[in-house]
Formats: sequence, structure tokens, C-alpha cells
Amino acid sequence: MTKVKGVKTYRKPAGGWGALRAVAGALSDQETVVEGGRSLLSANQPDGFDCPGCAWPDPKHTSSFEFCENGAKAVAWESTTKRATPEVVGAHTVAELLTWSDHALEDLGRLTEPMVYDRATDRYRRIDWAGAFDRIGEVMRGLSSPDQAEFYASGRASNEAAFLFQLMGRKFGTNNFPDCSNMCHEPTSVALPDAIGMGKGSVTLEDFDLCDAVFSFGHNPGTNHPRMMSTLRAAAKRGAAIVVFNPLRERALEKFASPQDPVEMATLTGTDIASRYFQVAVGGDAAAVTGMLKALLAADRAGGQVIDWPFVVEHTAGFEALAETVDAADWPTIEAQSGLTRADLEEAAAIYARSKAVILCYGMGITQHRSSSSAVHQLANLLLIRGNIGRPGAGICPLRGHSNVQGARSVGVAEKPTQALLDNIEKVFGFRPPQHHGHTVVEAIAAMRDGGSKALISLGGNFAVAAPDPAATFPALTGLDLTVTVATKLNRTQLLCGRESYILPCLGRTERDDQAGGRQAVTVEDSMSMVHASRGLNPPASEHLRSEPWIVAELALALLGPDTGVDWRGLVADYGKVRDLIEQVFPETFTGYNQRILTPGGFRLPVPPSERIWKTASGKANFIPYQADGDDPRRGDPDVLLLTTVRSHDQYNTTIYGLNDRYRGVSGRRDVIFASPADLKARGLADGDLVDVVAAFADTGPNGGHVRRLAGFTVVERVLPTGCLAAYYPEANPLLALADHDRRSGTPAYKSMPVRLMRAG
Ligand SMILES: Nc1nc2c(c(=O)[nH]1)N[C@H]1C(S)=C(S)[C@@H](COP(=O)(O)OP(=O)(O)OC[C@H]3O[C@@H](n4cnc5c(=O)[nH]c(N)nc54)[C@H](O)[C@@H]3O)O[C@H]1N2
Ligand SMILES: Nc1nc2c(c(=O)[nH]1)N[C@H]1C(S)=C(S)[C@@H](COP(=O)(O)OP(=O)(O)OC[C@H]3O[C@@H](n4cnc5c(=O)[nH]c(N)nc54)[C@H](O)[C@@H]3O)O[C@H]1N2
Ligand SMILES: [Mo]
Repeated sequence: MTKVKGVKTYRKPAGGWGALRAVAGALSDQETVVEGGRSLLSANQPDGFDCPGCAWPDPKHTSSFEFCENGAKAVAWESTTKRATPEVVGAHTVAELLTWSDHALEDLGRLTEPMVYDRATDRYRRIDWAGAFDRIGEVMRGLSSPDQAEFYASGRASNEAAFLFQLMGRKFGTNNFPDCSNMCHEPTSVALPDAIGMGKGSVTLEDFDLCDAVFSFGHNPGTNHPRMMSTLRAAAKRGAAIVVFNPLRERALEKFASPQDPVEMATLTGTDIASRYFQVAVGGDAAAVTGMLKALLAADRAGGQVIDWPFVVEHTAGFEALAETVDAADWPTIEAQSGLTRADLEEAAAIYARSKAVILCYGMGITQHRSSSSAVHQLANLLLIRGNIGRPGAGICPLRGHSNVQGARSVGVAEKPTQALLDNIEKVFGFRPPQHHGHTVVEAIAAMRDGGSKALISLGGNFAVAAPDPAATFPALTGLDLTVTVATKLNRTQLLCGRESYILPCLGRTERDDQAGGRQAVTVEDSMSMVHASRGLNPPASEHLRSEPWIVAELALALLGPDTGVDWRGLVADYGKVRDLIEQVFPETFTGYNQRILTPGGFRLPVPPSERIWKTASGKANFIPYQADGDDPRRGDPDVLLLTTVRSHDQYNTTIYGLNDRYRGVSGRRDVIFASPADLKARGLADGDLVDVVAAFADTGPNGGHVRRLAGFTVVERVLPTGCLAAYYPEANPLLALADHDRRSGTPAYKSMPVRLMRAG
């Protein structure tokens, strides 16, 4: 039993009464505009707004209370009655605000009016919309090249806003669209097309009713996709195997009580979720799957009929090359890298082999490593070997992050656009968009730092805090000529002011959006490629707020002048016209867009792999052997530990609602590092000791010599694989060098930072 202040062991099932109480709490302490119950009831309903929480799809027949604690927090946080007016924000210097916590900044409430940074007083002050757009346009038009501008998008913006945003950027002359995807599921977007011809998941919600097993790698649905818990619980109750690979024992994956189940609530019991829980080492998943593949190949060769040969022969290429690398891998290395025993992996393989239909789910535990794109290939290999893609109850299920992050990509927010997209834009709009690729988030930061980029326009998000390496990122931002953020709340990115900085406050998803053509709906796409409409209900937080499409359209006019051949204001009067243009640019995916969103529940974009159509170069699904990044600097030093970063139960990315992490038994603090008993003992440390964590990445880049350190954290002993640590995001981001990312996708290695742990001093 730990004696660390604010830390205990959580033994109850996840969910249950605690979750119900938390909803009540989330709604009362933020004093929401509309009576909370009503806002909540209309989230993810045919006529309501899409929950700004996660991208998990809605069941076809939404129950009247599709309960989600963290969705409730997201809604309450947006519909708070607190207001960050120019007076409230301008009462403090920016230097002072920079000393505040991320929680305190956002807790000032909703931004109400456009603001400009005044360097003379070091404060933000009010500016009118026209004044802001004039000056932003002037600075942007003064850049010496369009590629000096970065257009960042976070995944909350609607399809309509995102489409206009990329159109503006391309017409301006750049493909610099660093996107929150670059920090999130980019490995999925770049690796799955090689393997199955599409960078998205292949399953539908209905497949979960039909599967015999769910393999879960590196995601924490009890916190980050709470509505998925009903799905997993139903699968577990019907006897489907649920096999979890996660270095931490996440409570909701062990036991979950449904707040909708009167018996579980009355008896304080829950449902066992995982039938087997493997505590894989941080970054060890690809090795674990290699072990499973080794066991499967051996079983098949022994006559076990494990491999789906008809599928492999008809539908795939590259099996021999995969088998060769799997044969070449030896068990001691697999065990060392995965942190699991051969017996564990043979057992996992046996469960996999006897399951007729398998769904594989994965999240950030897979995508945020040095070799994450290749790890995604390895997960696809595991599915393909038994034909587990493109039939009922089987498939791959990447758990997307932001509620519309997938949609933004579908409508063209991409720094590496396909030629087809560029050609269609040219056809529809009559201008030739830039043909060369633009920057990812990491490349954008490097370009800002090195002086190549001069301006950042952000559509949502909190670029500075989400990114790795504040030692590089913060000065990169303050060195810019211009920063513009379209936002609902004050955050640190807006305080890292460039020569000129503007905050443009927008409506949130929960709010009514009235334009010249009447009340508007927007559309979003969930993790399973379902596109549906979202209509806000709440009155706007301030009469000065404008919608994201409106703001983007006015920015476009300011940046590009009136003669763009696009009727920006006409489009904003009626978002249906934006959807018509989306359909023209993407005729195959968005066929009949405006008609089809009238169906309650929306429509599904084409997902060829779910019909075993493989849009790869070979026309087949490809087995692609796992290849670890040979330059990975962390290997071979026994003193170096791998630190993974996780979200607490009380945060939404960089938005920190509170300091509790209920299911991990932490309350009132976030300054903890979870460590294994063996690693503590080896360093002469004990539970509760104050420690420093120092990055072990040898940084030879422009920041060479900078020591990345977290000081004065408290270690908490937990059952973890040896060699692994865990801490909270974003507190741990100072430990991650900008250069430490997956080479293929550019996604930072947030989940395997090489560090040394030592007594504070
Ligand atoms: N309430 C809430 N909902 C959210 C968010 C939020 O912050 N709050 N964020 C949204 C966004 S943008 C995203 S991307 C998703 C994120 O959803 P998740 O992918 O669930 O996000 P993380 O909290 O980063 O958790 C990753 C999980 O991976 C495990 N893990 C860490 N390293 C490894 C590893 O090497 N291997 C394996 N197998 N597991 C590992 C961690 O223990 C943790 O359980 O959630 C979305 N939904
Ligand atoms: N160490 C570590 N770092 C990580 C991660 C990790 O797991 N570990 N995860 C990464 C991942 S997966 C992601 S997706 C990124 C997240 O990166 P971002 O998407 O950039 O960050 P958020 O925290 O979601 O952005 C919060 C801000 O969005 C604004 N906002 C909220 N709602 C709206 C809206 O409706 N419209 C507009 N315009 N603005 C709005 C508010 O001003 C709020 O302050 O972080 C990444 N960073
Ligand atoms: Mo994300």
C-alpha cells in the first residue's frame, strides 16, 4: 500500500456510481448555460450536436441516455458561463499569464471578442473583426513566399470549416497544413494505405456484435472513448475473448460497471472486460506480434490450419518476405523487446487462432513511437494472415482522437496531398494549387525555429503545448511575425506571441449557428467513416462570436483579396453550398452529400477494404515486414528507461479539467511518475521519493547541449514491465526532442521517451 499523498489503489470497477457522480460534478461546477441534462441528451442524437469528446461512432438507435462521463465534461467545459472577455484577459500581462497553469488559462472561460496583442503593454486588448482581418491580410500578403505560412488544424473543426481552410491555404499558395493528426494517427494514415489500400479503419460498430475476439493494443477507452465501453462490455458478456496489450493495468479494461445496468449499480459489481491482459513493454508491441506470428506459423506448419491460405493466395502479396523475417526473429530477442514470455505470446496466438472473426483495436500506445508506422504494418500482418479484414465481425479499428480529425483529412487537410486531390481542386476552382508537399507539425516547428516560416494560423487546438520539445517550440513561436488562433478558450499557444498576435473567438459545436441563409448544420466523420450532421442548440457564448466557416471565409478574403473566383460569403450563408463543393472535389466519396446527411445517423464513406477491394499499387493487400528504426538511439543502455505519456481521466488533451485520475487512483496532483518496483530498487529509490527525470536522447541538432529535464516529480510504484515509466501528457513533453519521431509519419515518440531516473537533487 502506497503512502504517497493523493495516491491510492483503485479497486472498484470503472464506470459505476463514481462516473455518474462525476457527470453531475462536471455539469454543476461549470454552471452550464443550458440545463446540463438537455445539452447532454441532444449530443449524438439525430437532431443534436456531435459530442466534442471523441470519435467513437453512435449506435444506430441511440439510447435516450448513451452515457458518457467524459463527453459530459467536454460539453460542460464548452458551455460554461465563465467569460474570458478582453477586460478579463487584459487585466493581466502576458508575462503573468504565462506563469498560470493550462487549467487556469482555460478556466477563465469562453473567449468573447477578437483580441490583438499589444507589445507596449504586454497585454491583449479588444479589436474589431474588420480591423483584425485587415492587419492579418497585410502581414500575410507581405510574406516573401506562401510557404512561409503554416496553417495548423486541430480535429474539432467541421468538414465545412476544414474544407474552406485548406482551400484558403492552397489558393494562398502552400500545402503547409501541419495537423493534429501528425501527432496522433498519422502512422495509420501513412502505413495502412501500403497494407490495405486505405488509411482508415475497416470495421463498423455492427462488427463488434459478430466478432469472437477483440485484440486491444495501446488505448484506454474507459477514459478516452468511454462510449466504447458499452460495446466492449456487450462483447465480453456474450463470451468474446478480449485480449489486451498495455504496459499499464487500465482499470476499465479489467472491470467495468455500466451505469445503465440496474443490477451492476445496485450490487456494486461489474463485468470482466479483458479475458487476458498482457503487460507489454513500452514500445514492445511489434515484437509481441512477431512472437504471435512465429507461433502461428509454427502451428500452421505443424498442420494446424491456422493461416487462411485461400485468402492469402487470392488477396495478398508479400507473405514469403514476412515469413522470412518472422523465422529470422529469435525468441530471446522477442521476449526482451516485448517484455512478455514466449508462453504468453503462444497463448495470445492460440486465442487468436481459435477465434473465427477478430477485430484489432489500437490507439496512441501504438502510433507514438520511433517505428510506429512499421508497427501499424505489423498489426495489419497479424489480421491478414487469417483473413481478418473484409468480412463480418473482423477488421482493423484505429481509435481516432478528435471528434472530426478523420473528417478533416477526408476533405483535404493534408500536407502531402494526393495528385488526384490537387487535380480536382484545379478542375473545380480553376487555379493550380502548389504541387510540392508541405510541413508536418515537426517540420513546421523546425522551419519556424530556423526562420523559414514566419506565420502561423491555427484553426483550433493548442499547438505549442501539444507539440514536443517546448525548448524548441516555444521560441519558434515567439520568433514569428504573426500568430493567429481561432479558438474557444485561452491557452498557452496564444501567449507565445509573435511580433503580432491575434485571437479570433469562435462558436463551439454545442452552439447555434445562424447565417444569412438560416440556421446551419455542419458535418463530421467518426472513427468508422460515418458522416453525419451536427446542429448546436445553445445560445452563443457572446454576440461577437462567429462560426469557424465564417472566420475562415473572412480570412480568405483578407489574405487573397476579392478576386479568387470563390464566393466565400455566399458559401457561408448556406453551408450546403460548401458541401456541394466538397462533393465536386471528391465525387467518389461524397456522392449525394447534402441528400445523404438528411438520413438520421448519416452515411458511410466508401471503405474498400471492408469489401476486400485493395486500392494498393499491386491491387492486393500487402504483408509488410516490421522494421525497427535502425537509428533508434536508446538501445543497449541498461540505465535508460522508456517513459510513456498518458492522458488522465480529467483532461482532454491539453485541456486539463481537474487534477484527478480516478481509475489510476490519483487525486489532486499530476506531478507523478509511475515506475516498476525493480527499476526503483535498482536505483535505490522507493515509492514516494522525489525524483528528476533527464532525457537520454543525444541531441545533436540545433538545440544540442540543452538538457531536457523534469525536476521534482514523485515516483509512484506500480506493477509495470521493467524498464518502463509512465507520466502525464503534456507535463512530460519537455523531455522529448523534436528530432525523436517516427521517420515515416513524423509522429513524435511521445510514448517512448528515453530517459534516466534519479533522486531529485
Ligand atoms: N476524455 C478524453 N477523451 C479523449 C482525449 C482526451 O484527452 N480525453 N483525447 C482524444 C484524442 S486526440 C486521442 S488521440 C484519443 C487518445 O486515446 P488513447 O489512445 O487511449 O490515449 P492515451 O491516453 O494516450 O493512452 C494510450 C494508452 O496506451 C498505453 N500505452 C502507452 N505506451 C504503450 C505501448 O508502448 N504499447 C501499448 N500497447 N500501450 C501503450 C497507455 O498505458 C494508455 O493506456 O482520445 C481522444 N479522446
Ligand atoms: N506527450 C504527449 N503529447 C501529445 C500526445 C500524447 O499522447 N502525449 N497526444 C497528441 C495528440 S494525439 C493530439 S491529437 C494533440 C492535440 O493537440 P491539439 O488538438 O492542438 O490540442 P487540444 O488540447 O485538443 O486543443 C485545445 C484547444 O482547442 C480550442 N478549442 C476547443 N474547442 C474548439 C472549437 O470548437 N473550435 C476551435 N477553433 N477551437 C477549439 C481551445 O482553445 C482549447 O484551448 O496532442 C498531442 N500531444
Ligand atoms: Mo489525438
